[in-house]
Amino acid sequence: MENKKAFFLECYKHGIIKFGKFTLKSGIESPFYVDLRPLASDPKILKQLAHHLLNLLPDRNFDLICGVPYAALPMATAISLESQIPLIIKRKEAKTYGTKKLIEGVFQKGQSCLLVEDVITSGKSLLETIPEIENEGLSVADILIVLDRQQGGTALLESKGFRVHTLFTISEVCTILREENLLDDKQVQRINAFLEGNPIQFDTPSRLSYEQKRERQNHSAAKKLLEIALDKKSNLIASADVITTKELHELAENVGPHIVALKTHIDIITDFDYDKTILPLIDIAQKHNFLLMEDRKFADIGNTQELQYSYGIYRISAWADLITSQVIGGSPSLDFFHNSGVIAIVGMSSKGALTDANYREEALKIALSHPNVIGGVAQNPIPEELLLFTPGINLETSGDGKGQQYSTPQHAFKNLQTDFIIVGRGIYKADQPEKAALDYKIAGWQAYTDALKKP
Ligand code: 5BU
Repeated sequence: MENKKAFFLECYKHGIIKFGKFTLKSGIESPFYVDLRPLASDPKILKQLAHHLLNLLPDRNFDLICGVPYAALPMATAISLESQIPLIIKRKEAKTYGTKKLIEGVFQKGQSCLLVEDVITSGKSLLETIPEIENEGLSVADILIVLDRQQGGTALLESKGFRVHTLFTISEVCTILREENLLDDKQVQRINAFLEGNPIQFDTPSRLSYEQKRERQNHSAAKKLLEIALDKKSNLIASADVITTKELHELAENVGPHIVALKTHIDIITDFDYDKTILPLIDIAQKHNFLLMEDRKFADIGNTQELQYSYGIYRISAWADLITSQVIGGSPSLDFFHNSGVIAIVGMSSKGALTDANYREEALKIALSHPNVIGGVAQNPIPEELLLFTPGINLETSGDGKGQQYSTPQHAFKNLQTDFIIVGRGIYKADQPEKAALDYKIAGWQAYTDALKKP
């Protein structure tokens, strides 16, 4: 099974299954779409596929092999090469000239033919193809199928006496993709409803509320953050990009009542002293009930990150409830962040950031599977298991001339389904940071409640 699962995941990388809303040839709307043709363009995969399909057969006692055109043609060819069973080719339509032959290749009446099909749905097209082969005097008893969409096809063929050998079923595939966090529970439910013949709800569901997210989170830092959000009716994180201890404390005091967390870049504090900078900051955080988030963006091997997290003058592990980390060092590099909830950098807000779709996909795999990770920073929606933190929020401007790109709280909640907005200069550079924090808090909460109402 593990072998088969690994093989499926390799195939999946070729984009053979898409999830969403698709209208099938029959007019039916389906929550998934399968196209196995790309597999033929990867010789290694095609060879392995032939091997896996052949292994489904109890024996190889066939005189001929034939693929249903077109998708299964290269598959049948690969199986023929692997098994030495001679190939015949069935045309889609009979030639209108010359021999008018429907089957090409060398064969004799009375021979047995193994049929290969890529995807089986209702089984009707196979039931049309089989007589065309039988009309040439060949017998068909066994059919190899790569993927069964489980819409009655296999049962129909078996009821007619054919032996159907299937490599994957759509349910099996869903289980694999769910295990790998490549599908979420909602998508699996929708697919199951479709397979059971129930009407499917395609409407984009409204986002999860903070209450629902709090129930689903296991990490104490995530739970705490969501509790504060509900308590204060705020999803605002103020970024304290100031350079002295005094400014840091003043800002924390001023904006403290309105925020869920204060984000620091502790290494820009010029007069940093653990006792004078951090200890009072912890008191202010407790007084106003907000968390401390150190935006350290770790980006090293696990051992170095462990040292950077717990040692040196900043001793981040002693006070940061939340930390940000790149995931470029791979999953084990996050293992040592025991005292803080990790926010993985999945995508950055700056112009030209290298966090492209491929990077984000890989980063999300790590984020979803690592127990220390509670969420991510991204400029795109991310799976609802993770909390989304969105920097680059400003109500006044769209950029800072240094590569930063801004959007509004409404945009972040509506289009990205964010959970927390991060505001730096919009607050600490404002004439009245406290008032600015209140404005962003109100705008952020309004955007969240609006997003909840969205059908
Ligand atoms: P601003 O003044 O609101 O632009 O500050 C944004 C803060 O968020 C700043 O501390 C950045 O380091 C931080 N940030 C960001 O802007 N974009 C990102 O993608 C990440 C962090 Br990750």
